[in-house]
Amino acid sequence: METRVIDGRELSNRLREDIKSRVERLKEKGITPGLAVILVGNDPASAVYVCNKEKACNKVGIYSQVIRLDENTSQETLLEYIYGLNADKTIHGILVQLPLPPQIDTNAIINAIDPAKDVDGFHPVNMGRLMIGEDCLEPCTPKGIIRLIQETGQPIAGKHAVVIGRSNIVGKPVALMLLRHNATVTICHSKTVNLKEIARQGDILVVAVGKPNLVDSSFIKPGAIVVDVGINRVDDKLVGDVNFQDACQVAGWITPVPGGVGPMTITMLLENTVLAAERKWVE
Ligand code: NAP
Ligand code: LUD
Repeated sequence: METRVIDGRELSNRLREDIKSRVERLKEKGITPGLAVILVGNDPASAVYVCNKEKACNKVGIYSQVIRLDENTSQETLLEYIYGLNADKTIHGILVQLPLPPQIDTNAIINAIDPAKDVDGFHPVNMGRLMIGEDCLEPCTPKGIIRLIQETGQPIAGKHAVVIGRSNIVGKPVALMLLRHNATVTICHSKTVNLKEIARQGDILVVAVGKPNLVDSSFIKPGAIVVDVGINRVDDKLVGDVNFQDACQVAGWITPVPGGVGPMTITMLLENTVLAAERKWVE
């Protein structure tokens, strides 16, 4: 059986057309959706992602404000920026790019963001709502992963989904979202025994670890949908956590790196910003 590649760039381009028209409709009502992104420090990968987010906003007509702060910025200073943005009526979404430098308590920063502007979906209010199945701003990467899986046309309900990784930004929320779509979900992590045997049971396999070549064809059930979330730089090349060539021997569908989950993360950020702006207008 031929492995089909799920093209995250193509899906993103399609979705961004729809987002663009939603932005236009908001503008006709006098509302320009606005996103503020705060970047602290000089991490080169973060700088690239923030730049991509800014460009994507401009393309669909979302107003974007990037605040670049010094590596040594104190927690108090960062909190002051967030309070200012919480009160700013031109800003509907606030994102603080992670990771933050060690002098800053990440949870304290996330907790300070107005949940209605938390377009990352990382605030405990949004996380809690996700957990109990209430409407919320959903985290961008997991939301993008669900859309990529839906793109295969295969139903999620009843499938065994195996998620490798349990971070708050990817593994845990994507497992909850797969559960909400009625998959039977197994979550694996660094202490999991027999990882390969468990992974091989997955009709859907989501890999979010950050280790190149962690997963090869021996981890994959024939015909499975494989979503590679990992972003690793190896010899100046970008690779995921899955050995793509080898996985193609057995997978039914697979997302590439680059061009899979990454572009969808940014597209879902645009969608969440529009959602946040649309909600504000209804209030
Ligand atoms: P993270 O916070 O470092 O979490 C990694 C997870 O992998 C942890 O739960 C860890 O287990 C688990 N793990 C580590 N080694 C393992 C092993 N040998 N076997 C099984 N599980 C193992 O990472 P993250 O933020 O979730 O990101 C994961 C990857 O996705 C990174 O490469 C990141 O760059 C990428 N990413 C991509 C996007 C995108 O948009 N494309 C977005 C976010 C992240 P423990 O909990 O036991 O430590
Ligand atoms: N922090 C994220 N930190 C890191 N890949 C991203 C990401 C785009 N607060 C907060 O944006 O959602 C976040 N919110 N994250 N990430 C990772 C994570 C955050 C990762 C990759 C990409 C966003 C992306 O565009 C491209 C691709 O996979 O095709 C490649 C881009 C390249 O480096 O060339």
